Amino acid sequence: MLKIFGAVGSGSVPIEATLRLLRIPYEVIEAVTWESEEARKQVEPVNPLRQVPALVLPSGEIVTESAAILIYLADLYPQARLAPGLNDPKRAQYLRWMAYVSAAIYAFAWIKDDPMRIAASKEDAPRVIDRVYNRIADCWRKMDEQITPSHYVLGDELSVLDLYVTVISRFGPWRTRFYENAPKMAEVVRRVDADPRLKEFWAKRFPFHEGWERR
Ligand SMILES: N[C@@H](CCC(=O)N[C@@H](CS)C(=O)NCC(=O)O)C(=O)O
Repeated sequence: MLKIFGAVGSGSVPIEATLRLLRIPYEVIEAVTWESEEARKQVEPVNPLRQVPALVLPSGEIVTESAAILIYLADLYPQARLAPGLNDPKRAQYLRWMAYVSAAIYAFAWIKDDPMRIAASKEDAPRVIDRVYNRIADCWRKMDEQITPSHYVLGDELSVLDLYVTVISRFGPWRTRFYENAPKMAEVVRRVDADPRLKEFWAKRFPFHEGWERR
């Protein structure tokens, strides 16, 4: 069985959602890495960067990096049509935006999870977070300006890119700001939030508590 090191409300959630849609059984090893040294130590043997998500294949091979895991799973089960195939004209833009969400946006989690990793002092930390949030909001805006979504980011079929954008846009600077900066993708993520196939899954793995969009 596949094992995934992950946590509620983390970057493992789009991967878990993908596995749900693929109906592939998996086990989650819960590790809230941004909250405790113990959790980071638990993840270290599978990911020396001490971050979730990390996927352990039945062979024991380890795959880290959320975008790589999503691309890998979608390619492994092409019949599920969760990504444009190798010869699909949408393939290049799909890969481009998968890498963009990972590198330009999600990578900032390392700073957000502990601003003291780069802040000059405790007093400096809120300023660091502010600037990171501004940069993330700007990256979402620039992505939104360059795409022409239909029901989903790449067209009429849901892809792992939609699951990725939906979950990463729930992180700081939170959804309200995302909706303002990325009005086209706002419609897409609301559609994915409301996907009936994922209703119970979201409630368990990324609950929509009161005021979650503004947190
Ligand atoms: N580039 C990584 C980023 C993973 C990441 O930032 N994970 C966060 C949780 S959402 C984490 O484990 N943070 C703990 C830490 O960095 O100490 C990926 O795409 O998988």
